[in-house]
Amino acid sequence: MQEKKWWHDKVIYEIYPKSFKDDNNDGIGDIKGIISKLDYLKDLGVDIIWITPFFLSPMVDNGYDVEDYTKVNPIFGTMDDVDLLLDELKKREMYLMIDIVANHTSDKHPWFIESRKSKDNPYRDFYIWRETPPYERTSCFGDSAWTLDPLTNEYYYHEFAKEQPDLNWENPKVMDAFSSFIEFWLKKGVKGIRFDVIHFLGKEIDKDIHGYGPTLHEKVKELKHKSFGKYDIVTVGEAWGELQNAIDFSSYENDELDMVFQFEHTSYTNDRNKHGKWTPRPINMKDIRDILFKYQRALNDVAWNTLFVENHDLGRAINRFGDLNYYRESGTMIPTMMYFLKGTPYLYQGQEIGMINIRMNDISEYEDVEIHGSFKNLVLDNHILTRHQFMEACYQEGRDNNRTPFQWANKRNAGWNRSHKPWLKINENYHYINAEDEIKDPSSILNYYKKVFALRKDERYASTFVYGSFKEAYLENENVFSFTREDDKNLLLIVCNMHPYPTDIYLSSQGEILLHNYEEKEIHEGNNTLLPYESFVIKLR
Ligand code: TEU
Ligand code: CA
Repeated sequence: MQEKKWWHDKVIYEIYPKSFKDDNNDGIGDIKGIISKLDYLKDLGVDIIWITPFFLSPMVDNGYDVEDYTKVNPIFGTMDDVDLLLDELKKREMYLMIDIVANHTSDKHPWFIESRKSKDNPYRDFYIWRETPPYERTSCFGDSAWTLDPLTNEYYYHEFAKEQPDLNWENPKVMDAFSSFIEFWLKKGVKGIRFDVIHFLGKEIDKDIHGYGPTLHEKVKELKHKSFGKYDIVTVGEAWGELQNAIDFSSYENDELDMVFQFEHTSYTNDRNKHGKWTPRPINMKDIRDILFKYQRALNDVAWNTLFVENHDLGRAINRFGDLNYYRESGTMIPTMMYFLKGTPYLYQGQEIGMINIRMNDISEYEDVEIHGSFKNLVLDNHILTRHQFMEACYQEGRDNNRTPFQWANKRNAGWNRSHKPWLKINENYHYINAEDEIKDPSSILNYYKKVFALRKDERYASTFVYGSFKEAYLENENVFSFTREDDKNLLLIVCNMHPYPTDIYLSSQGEILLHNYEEKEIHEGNNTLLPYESFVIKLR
């Protein structure tokens, strides 16, 4: 059984700083822009903000290529801005979670600049160098994972872009350096850490082992012991893998991380494709139900779950799990389905106002290093996909879908800045999908999200939603996503029609409606025909 933690009842909101709000009108989002929107976030029901890396970086991968882990990237602002952000968060009883990228650095990091100078350089074995590649491997971003460096005529390894050389976690100096980076930020009052691709720390290159190598968990335990384990903070690891991996990382018994992001429900069809997400296939909502219920059952009193449908690497949830023909209905079904399950709700910027994927006209309109690398590999170099096929995959799965500037208002540049051309195209639908208009519209997706988090925190039901037991309901009806949450105070039933067509469910008792995305429609004891994406929460006891 888990001991109670301060963050168990908190809602976490992910911010991609480059896209959130451009305060100084230079076309790039910034920390002052985040500070200007803290009241908006507090009003939404957000407790912790996770900001993706804002450290010094050449921005090849928008901050996931770190040049200095203890310096703030001047394009986002200054350390004074971060200190002000921490103060402003504290005033609102909100907290900051940072994003630690431990698998690799930027090729502009001083360590790599030293490492590549000579084979006997003291920093040489901070990275992974070989005379010749032991095998061929394509990086996550489409080029070879081995790049020849002319200075010493050896190859270095990189899981991602060639500008992101992988660190050698067999070298104890790397562990010590990251322990000090982490303490630097925790001493400033940071209360959470998201660990980027934490599963890659166990790689054993010469055995062609990349994620989940035999030394992974001892390394994570050591890093915890040497740094974040000394602080009462919340930790979450990005860990692409299976259910058992989630348990290995976040079980109360193993005591490594508090929780992990698994991507089975967002990416299961891609994992079965030869070219991953670049040959996307439609998902089946019954599969999604089975996957999410599998994690609920398996982690129930073993480990703490994450509840998310979007992040800065995925496409928008309404495009993936909903239906643009039932935009509001499916846009309100999604948070009802996700955020009353057991675990910590994670919300990605723009999800709460129903932002959706952007259809670019040409590959040149995309910015993402993963899109351009994969386009070069699959279209230009190897003619595996046509340009049209690739553009369609980008519309469905491209990371830039979730990186277009946040749509604040039906104003110039969507109210994101005053006038400067944004670094990435704004979705033209900001005229009718924007925070300002939705705040004023009682039936908006934004106001529905506020109700979801307000209900989850309502003192009459909070203990049930946070700690209550989970149990599937109406499993025989493959069109509904339904479950109960129960403790000695309440028996709460959540029902979602996952489809755009009606389906029937039988309610054995009347119950009290706590939330309903078709407010005018009656729900009663006996048979109920659910309308497209109709979703509700009902108190049965
Ligand atoms: O993502 C790791 C990762 O595997 C995803 O980028 C995945 O390759 C794909 O994009 C999912 O659709 C993390 C960060 O979240 C990502 O933004 C970084 O680009 C990457 O690591 C390298 O740091
Ligand atoms: Ca700016």
